[in-house]
Amino acid sequence: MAKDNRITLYDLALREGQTISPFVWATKYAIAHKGFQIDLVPGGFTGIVERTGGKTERLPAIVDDGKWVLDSWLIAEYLDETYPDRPTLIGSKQVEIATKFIEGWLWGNVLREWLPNIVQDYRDMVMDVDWDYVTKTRTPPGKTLEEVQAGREDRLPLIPPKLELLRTTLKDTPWLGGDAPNYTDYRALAVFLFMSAVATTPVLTEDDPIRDWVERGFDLYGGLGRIPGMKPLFGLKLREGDPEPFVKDAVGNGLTRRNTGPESTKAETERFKARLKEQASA
Ligand SMILES: N[C@@H](CCC(=O)N[C@@H](CS)C(=O)NCC(=O)O)C(=O)O
Repeated sequence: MAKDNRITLYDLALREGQTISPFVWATKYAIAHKGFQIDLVPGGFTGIVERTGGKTERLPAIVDDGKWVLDSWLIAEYLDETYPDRPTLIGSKQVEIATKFIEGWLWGNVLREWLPNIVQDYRDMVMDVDWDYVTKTRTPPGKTLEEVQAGREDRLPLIPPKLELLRTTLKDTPWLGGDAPNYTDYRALAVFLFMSAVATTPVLTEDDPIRDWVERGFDLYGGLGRIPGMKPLFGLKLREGDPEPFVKDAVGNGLTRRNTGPESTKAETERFKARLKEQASA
């Protein structure tokens, strides 16, 4: 049992103190969700092995009353297994699969696109002692980090439309976990927390419908996501010719609209009929 209701978490943070790692972010939320206080061990990229007494090269790591647990996913499973009477993080194979699917989609389609646009910011914000290591390990062959990030004002406006699936999903539910947040929310929120930790320019527009869920997520557990060093995510300025950042007044489709009889499909059927007529006369 966590002593004094506290769990120790090894942080991976930037110079100003904000957590950078999405995995550490998800773990912070997981510990808070279980109702524990976090004893944060500060630190950056240099000296992880020394800080953790040789236990790990990667973070997060937690220590629960002397027991070390590594890896953000395994930590969430450990917390559910060890504390079944406290609010559940994952709880079923279905939630596990859906969480991994949503996270994989978000990382592959959105975070991967954002990364080249913040990679110099990321390096510029690390602790002095980490500068050389992060520069060398994050620089791709043949280009400097400055060259990778240059021209981002042309690329950033192309990324918000890629979040449409998450926006549509969150239209019908306050949280990905349903009425209350669960580990699915935390894994997805971790992407936005990471971006807010590193991006020196907003990456989403002020009026993005996803903002409501993001802001409520950052506010959870006494404002867990509102720590010093976090930058505004919303405020991306669009220019002439940039794509619409999100679908306004989306009509929905067969997945999202309920068929409650012919009245509910009347408008679509009228459109189908008009098309059939056009084709017949063509
Ligand atoms: N599967 C691990 C991944 C952990 C991981 O890769 N952590 C990164 C930060 S995002 C790290 O510790 N990096 C240290 C380094 O780059 O030297 C988890 O979920 O905990």
